[in-house]
Amino acid sequence: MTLSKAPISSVISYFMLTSGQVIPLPPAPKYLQEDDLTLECRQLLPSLPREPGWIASSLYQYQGFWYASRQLQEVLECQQHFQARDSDVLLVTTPKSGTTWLKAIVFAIVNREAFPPAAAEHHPLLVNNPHDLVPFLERKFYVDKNVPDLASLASPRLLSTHLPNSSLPESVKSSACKLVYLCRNPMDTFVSLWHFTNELRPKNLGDHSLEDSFDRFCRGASLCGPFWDHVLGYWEESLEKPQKVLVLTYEEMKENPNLYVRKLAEFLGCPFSQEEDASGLVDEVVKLCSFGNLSNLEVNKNGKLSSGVENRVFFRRGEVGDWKNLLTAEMLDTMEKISEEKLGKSGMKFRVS
Ligand code: PAP
Repeated sequence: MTLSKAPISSVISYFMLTSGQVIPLPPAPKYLQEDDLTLECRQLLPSLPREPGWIASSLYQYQGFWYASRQLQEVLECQQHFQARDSDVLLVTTPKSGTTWLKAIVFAIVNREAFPPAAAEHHPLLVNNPHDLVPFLERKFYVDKNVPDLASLASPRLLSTHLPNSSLPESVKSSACKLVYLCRNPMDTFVSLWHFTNELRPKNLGDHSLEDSFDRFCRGASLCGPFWDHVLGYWEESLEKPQKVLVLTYEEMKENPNLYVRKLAEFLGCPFSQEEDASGLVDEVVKLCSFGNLSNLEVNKNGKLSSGVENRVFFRRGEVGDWKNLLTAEMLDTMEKISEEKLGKSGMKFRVS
C-alpha cells in the first residue's frame, strides 16, 4: 500500500512522516479518549484550575483534587447516582498504593466459602484481573449501557474507589458501609505512578521526565492528588469512626500479610475461625494473592481491562523501597519535609524502607 494515498477521516488519527507520507494510527484506547464527555462535564471544565496531564492531555482540580477529564466525569456521575448500602464494602486507595493487591485479598477473604483459595484451579482470581472482580464506583456504570449498573449487583457488594474522603457520594457517608483504606509511602507511590503513567502515555509522546513528574507530585498535581491530603482525609476519618474506616499501609501488609489478612477479616465481620486458621486458610489467601502468583497468571500477563489498559501494567515489582533505585537524597528530603508538614501532627506515619 502507498501510505500517502491513505484516506483521511475525522474518526481515525493520522501521523505524518518526515517524508510527507501519512500513516493511520490505531484508534486510541478508551482510557485516552477525551471526546465523549457529557454536556455537564464539558461545561464545568473551563471553570476549573488546569495542569498538564500525566496520561491524558490535562488534569483538572475539582473539590481540591486533580482528575483527568474522563475521570472527572465519572466522579460527577457517581456523586450524583451512587446509592451505598449498609452492607457495602469499599476498598479505597490513592493510585498505585496496592489497589490490585487489596482487591485480590478482600475478594478472597469474603468469598472463601464459595471459592476456597486452596481449590486453586477453580478460583476466579486465577482467570480474572482483580479489577474485573471489584469494580470502581467512578467508572462509566451510569451512562455506559454496556456495563452492568452497580445497582444490579447483589449484596453484599465489594466495590472500590480512588475518591478522596471529602468527595465521597453522600450515601457513603450516611450509610453504615465499611471502608478499607490502603496507602503506601509517598516515594514508592510516586515511583510506581511514574512508571505506570509512562506505560500508558501515547508512545509518540515519550516518557515524562522524572524531575518534572516529581515536582508535580509534590505540588499535589497528580492523579487524585494531593497525595498527602488524600491520606490525611481517611486517616482522620478512621480516628473518628474506627468501626467504619480501617487504614492500612502497604509496608505493614508486606511485612506481615497473614496478620493483616486476619485483621481485614475481623474488620469486615467475617473473622477466621480457629478451625479455618488451623487448616492453613490464611496462608492460602496470602499465597493466592501474592505478587509472584498473580503476576504470573496468563490473564495478568496478556489480558486487558475494558478500558483498554493491559493487566500486566498493574504488576511491576511489588516491593517496598524501590524508590531507592530512582530518587536522589534531595528528593527523599523533599518528600520527608512535605510528609512531616502535612501529616506530622496527625500521627499517621509511613515506614520509608
Ligand atoms: P492502581 O491504583 O492503578 O489500581 P495499584 O494496584 O495500586 O494500581 O498499584 C500497582 C502497584 O502494586 C505496583 O507497584 P510497583 O510499581 O511498585 O511494582 C504493583 O507491582 C503492586 N502490586 C500489584 N499486585 C501486587 C501484589 N499482589 N502484591 C504486592 N504488590 C502488588
